[in-house]
Amino acid sequence: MSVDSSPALMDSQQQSRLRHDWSRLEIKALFDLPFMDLVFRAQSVHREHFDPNQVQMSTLLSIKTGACPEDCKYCPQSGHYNTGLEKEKLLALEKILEQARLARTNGASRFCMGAAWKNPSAKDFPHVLEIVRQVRALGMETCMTLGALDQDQSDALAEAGLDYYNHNLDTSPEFYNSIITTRTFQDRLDTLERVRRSGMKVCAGGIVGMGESAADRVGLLQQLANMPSHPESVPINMLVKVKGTPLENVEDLEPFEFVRTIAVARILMPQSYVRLSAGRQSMNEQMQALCFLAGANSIFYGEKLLTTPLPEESADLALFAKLGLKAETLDAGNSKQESLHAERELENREPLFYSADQYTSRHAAPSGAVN
Ligand code: SAM
Ligand code: DTB
Ligand code: SF4
Repeated sequence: MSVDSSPALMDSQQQSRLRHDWSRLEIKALFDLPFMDLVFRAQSVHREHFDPNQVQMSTLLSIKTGACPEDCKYCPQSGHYNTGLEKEKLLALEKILEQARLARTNGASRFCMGAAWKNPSAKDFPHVLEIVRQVRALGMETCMTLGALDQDQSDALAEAGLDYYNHNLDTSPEFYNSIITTRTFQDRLDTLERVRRSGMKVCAGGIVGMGESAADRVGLLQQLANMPSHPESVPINMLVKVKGTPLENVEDLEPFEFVRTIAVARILMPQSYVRLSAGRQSMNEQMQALCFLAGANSIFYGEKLLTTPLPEESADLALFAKLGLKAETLDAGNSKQESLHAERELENREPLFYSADQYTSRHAAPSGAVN
């Protein structure tokens, strides 16, 4: 299986076409491209859809910390491991608003709130809805990650004005059970489907550097790219190794393999924001710049991710200045998203834009190939 290494060999319609039928062999062939060809191709795709000098900035806040009943081996907040983390109950509305205002002042366009829950309880849910309404009223985009949702909860969040729901697939279906035993990969897909049905934008990605194989990284990206609609936001997290978690001593992922993962995500999901997510604190400026070159165009910015530190804000601003990068404003981001939405609608209606036949014949996997 080979994949054209030159974007010049693809016409622009071919490059723009959104595909949902990627085979694992095709994705592996992208990963296996010479590094320069892969990054060049990813950057070319990126430039078709985005301003390469703009990066979307989100700020995260943990609104309920620790004592989570799930056993995710990477997570400092799981109640199954002793990481010395200070637990916190669901934060009061005013405290959350204070942090959201600060994030807005510092230039973040989206405020993301995370809770260490398996799923939100009926008792907490009205408070959660009120948080969404009030943060939204500050003029920021809102995102939440609260664990599994039933359809009513998902609909209520959408109704309250939640823009994005984050729910990561984390890794390949095959590796999933080695990392989490308290839920299934299918549970995650089910919640994502409910979120889509409610009309919210989807933020879904994964974590690399957990000791998974290269094939698992292919499998994760295949799952994301072959969803009926690509997630609007795709966070690629590098594992933050936290003492006390079962993955604290796992071997480091080779840094270029991380950049390749970003590049392949960009090529598979050309119109999605690909987020250089957790792990930036352990990356130098050059590594982060390579990730932007490979098509990452979103970061978490602020003091902390959920419980672990981010690079100093001043360091991020200094890097942006050195690279000539600008924080995307909400207006620019929204008009981009609206035009993408219109493009997607057109694509759905206009058969000329998509020919699965052409693709299956051109990139057909050999019989017996894993798909
Ligand atoms: N409990 C909810 C859930 O798991 O869906 C929401 C919060 S959870 C902390 C959000 C995401 O953070 C996880 O899906 C995982 O991808 C990411 N994450 C957690 N711990 C991490 C770590 N140590 N390194 C990198 N990413 C991590
Ligand atoms: C995502 O994909 N990564 C963020 C956010 N979505 C919720 C969380 C990263 C957490 C890293 C470990 C911590 O700070 O607790
Ligand atoms: Fe809980 Fe989410 Fe952490 Fe898993 S990742 S232990 S569900 S907070």
